Amino acid sequence: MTTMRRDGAPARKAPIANDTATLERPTAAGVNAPMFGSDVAADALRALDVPYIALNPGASFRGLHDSIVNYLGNSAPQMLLCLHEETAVAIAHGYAKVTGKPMAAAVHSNVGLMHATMAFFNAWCDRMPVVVLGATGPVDAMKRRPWIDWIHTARDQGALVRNYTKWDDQPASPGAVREAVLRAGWIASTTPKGPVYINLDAELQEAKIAEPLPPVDAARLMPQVATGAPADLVQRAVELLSGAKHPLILAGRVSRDLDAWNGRIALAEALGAKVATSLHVGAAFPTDHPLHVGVPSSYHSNELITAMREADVILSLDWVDFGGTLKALGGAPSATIIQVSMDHQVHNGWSMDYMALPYADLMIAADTDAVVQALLGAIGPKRAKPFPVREPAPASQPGGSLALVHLAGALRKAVGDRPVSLVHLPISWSGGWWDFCHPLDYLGSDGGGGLGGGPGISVGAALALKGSGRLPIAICGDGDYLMGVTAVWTAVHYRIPLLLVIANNRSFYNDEVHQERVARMRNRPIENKWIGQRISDPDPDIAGMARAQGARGFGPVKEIDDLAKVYAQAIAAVDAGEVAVVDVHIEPGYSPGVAAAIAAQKPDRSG
Ligand SMILES: Cc1ncc(C[n+]2csc(CCOP(=O)(O)OP(=O)(O)O)c2C)c(N)n1
Ligand SMILES: [Mg+2]
Repeated sequence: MTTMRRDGAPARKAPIANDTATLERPTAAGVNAPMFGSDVAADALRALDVPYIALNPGASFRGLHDSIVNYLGNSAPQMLLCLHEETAVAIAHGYAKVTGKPMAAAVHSNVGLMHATMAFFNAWCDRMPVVVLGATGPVDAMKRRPWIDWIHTARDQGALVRNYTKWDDQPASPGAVREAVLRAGWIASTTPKGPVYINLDAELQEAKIAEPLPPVDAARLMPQVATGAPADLVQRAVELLSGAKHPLILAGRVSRDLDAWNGRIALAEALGAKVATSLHVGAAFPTDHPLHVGVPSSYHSNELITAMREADVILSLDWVDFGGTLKALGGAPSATIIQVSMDHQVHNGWSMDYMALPYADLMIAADTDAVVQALLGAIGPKRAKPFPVREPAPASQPGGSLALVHLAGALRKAVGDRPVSLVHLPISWSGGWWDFCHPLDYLGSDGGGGLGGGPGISVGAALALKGSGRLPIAICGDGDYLMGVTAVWTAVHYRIPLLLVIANNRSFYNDEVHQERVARMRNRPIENKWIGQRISDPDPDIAGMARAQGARGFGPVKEIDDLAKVYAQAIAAVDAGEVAVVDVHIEPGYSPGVAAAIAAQKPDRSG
């Protein structure tokens, strides 16, 4: 008989096997040489050095599935079973947010790919590398089984995702499969990074290969691409920045590398430059540094606008929506603009995620980390002037009923000084609640604003952080959690410790803000804003959904004073290798700052 714990989850009898690699070991199949087309694809995947392939199965890639299990021995890459294809790609996205490297995902022909599309889009907008393998029923109609192979064969499946992938292919021979997989890994990993898709013909996967392919040295087919800056442009930037009285750095898309992080600090200090960061992307500069402008935000804070007004030279390190940010000045910027970005290389005619066209007096089309290193090399790491120590912001814990600010404050207290990675944050988060002092302290948003990405991205990030000593914490809205909730099962199944805290306002509240705005503009009753938005009656059992998938479920917590105890239990569970979900009932309503920022976005489409 299984004993039950007080939180309702069955107690585990044995200690948790914490090593993902020991799970789902196949019986040795004794296959040592590639025999089928899909064995060639599997070999090429291994050459990419992707540790995992997240997937939901399908007959269209049963050949590849067999090759990974029985030819590769379900190792390098190891399969991670997901309950939805969107989760599979989101996990790969989250993994890349930590490592900067792709892992693989596999999705069934057309229908699986259709499920996965939003996660492709999130990874695309986030410029994160992901290698997705898909499949089609036999391209040769003579080889198709009746009915099922016909509905699961579509011409040009890549068209479903072509507008938000860097590249796609449908190779037609084993040699072309190998080349396509290597090219996919190479293109995905080359800055600007992004998702890629390869569609494998079922017939080609399952056909015997006539003879083994000649061996190749994969590294020679995936050369390093120089993304440094031309010396003359670096020199021009050095002159501009050294001559500036009020330089400002907008630190946007940068890597998670600690040396690069330290380089940005050294550069800012050498120049005496102020630095702004954004919640759209991972931590780029210590938010408690005296040179940091205000707090990181997804909107244009007053401090940022003031800093841009005062600046005489602005250095953008691939700042997301640089053009739109400059527009907040209300006219052409008076500062000289240096834009460091390679993003234009992936702009296309379908997705407007390239955003407003920014001013650029000096354009450096190079990798942001490399340019900072080059600038630092030329300027030297000396301090221009001493920096006063910034007083820590007082922990503001306003009274009233439990709100997001209390959820955040109590969590910050519960984790203390231990290293933590915030792997996901809800829309209404305020950057002043939690300082980021290491590149892995915060990993950025979902990229494409696709709701439901949060849980999967968080599981992928937690997978990459496993064994790092960092506590992965995801804070998700209830709407986001409910859309992507089955990612919890994959985390539990593969022993990926993660703390998920649900900011549960029982609503798609962001859109209540919008309905209120529309009602005000039209002079209609704002008290109707909740209709078609509230997730209540019944309240979904958030913790119960976690327990039903083998995770520890806590809550709903409804009192501020109960948070500390519940967090302590949940953190202890994660430390013991489990997945913990804490349901926190917060007041519907955004902090005045966030609500005002949403409402103040221009143009407001009122005319
Ligand atoms: C796939 C998708 N569907 C719908 C939306 C529109 N949308 C943006 S925010 C939001 C509400 C989010 O709800 P929740 O995660 O609970 O956060 P809250 O706004 O309540 O803080 C919705 C529906 C979206 N961005 N993505
Ligand atoms: Mg909500």
